Amino acid sequence: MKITAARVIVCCPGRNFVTLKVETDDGVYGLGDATLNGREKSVVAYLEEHVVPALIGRDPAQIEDIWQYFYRGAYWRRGPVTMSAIAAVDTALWDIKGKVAGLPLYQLWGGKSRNGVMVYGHANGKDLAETIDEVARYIDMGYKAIRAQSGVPGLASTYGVAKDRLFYEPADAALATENMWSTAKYLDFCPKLFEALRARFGFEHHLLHDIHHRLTPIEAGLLGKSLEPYRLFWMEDPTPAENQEGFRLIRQHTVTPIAVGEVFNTIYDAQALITEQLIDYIRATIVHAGGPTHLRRIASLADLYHVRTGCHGATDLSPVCMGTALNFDLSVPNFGVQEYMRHTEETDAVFPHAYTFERGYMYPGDAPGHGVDIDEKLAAKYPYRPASLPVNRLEDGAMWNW
Ligand code: CS2
Ligand code: MG
Repeated sequence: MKITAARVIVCCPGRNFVTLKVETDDGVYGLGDATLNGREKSVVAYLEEHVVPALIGRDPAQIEDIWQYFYRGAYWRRGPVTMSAIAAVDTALWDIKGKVAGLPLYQLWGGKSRNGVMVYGHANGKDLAETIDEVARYIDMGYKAIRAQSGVPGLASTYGVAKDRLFYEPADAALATENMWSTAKYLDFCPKLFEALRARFGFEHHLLHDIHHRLTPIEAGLLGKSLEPYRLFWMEDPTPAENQEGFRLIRQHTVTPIAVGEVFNTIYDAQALITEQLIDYIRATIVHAGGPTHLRRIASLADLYHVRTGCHGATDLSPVCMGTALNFDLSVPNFGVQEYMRHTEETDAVFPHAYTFERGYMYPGDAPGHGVDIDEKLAAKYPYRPASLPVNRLEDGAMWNW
């Protein structure tokens, strides 16, 4: 079997997606997600200029060798653009292998380690009262795990507060919009939010919270400590993780579990965090961390150190990524939780998929491969629209982490 063609498909059914379609001489094809939110065209260029020409004529069964070829062979290793391009190839090749075998990917990866994949949804409100209502709505929909984000009193815009009730979509303008941040106002408000949520709903459901890299390590230690009575499932991205050592300081001060890694692209980004047990959940995912081949390696390392998986699953991760992630989640022994932000109806129509949601759990389905297809004719009706993620400033105007 040989790879005869590889095409990059860009579409915007509600938001931008980059999909790689790898075709073979016996008619089987595979799909991989290559979407890098706000930087989509960089990955398109990387794939078209440097990856696709080197793929043609190769045996698609040689997944590991092809992965090594594009990782080691690039000389310039790592980085989100390179690793998203490698991920797209890797995912498409696993999809082909699954289709050839007639098996869903989780079967190729050792079968089911569990019956279903617990997912968490996003309850976002502009203030405390609205966030409580949103959490109630997610409980009614059957979710067992819910991420709660709320507008902070005194701040005009806050991370995670949706304009739409269906999902939170931050990349909304061609040029980055500016948000404002105050650590003092946030630290004052956040424990009150979780106190109110536990008072209203008790402890039956898992509650999660995303700090989105906004605190210093010592501030994160303080927040984690003040949230301990409300027993969060995790606090996510408390501080930027370029400095992995910073997490030692957080760990000295709090037992609130920590999740990190949605922006990671290789095992090295998480090496110290995992081996020193500085985090509890690793959020690296299929599309940004080198595809299933590399993500499974990260999960194996994490398993040795009691770190569980919690794959990123925002709307910028396409259904192709979601289908692959669910196969990974079902099979990996140290699964923790999967993020699930529902896609628009337009997106679901462009990407017909086998996965389903039921009472807080998701199931990848039993279609061969990852179980997600693309309707190219429909995709062509939604051309690319430039959209950037916002930036953040402190109240005095200084740039901050978004
Ligand atoms: C987030 C995302 O889902 C999350 O936890 O941090 O909303 C993130 O901001 C976007 O996926 C960025 O592309
Ligand atoms: Mg996040």
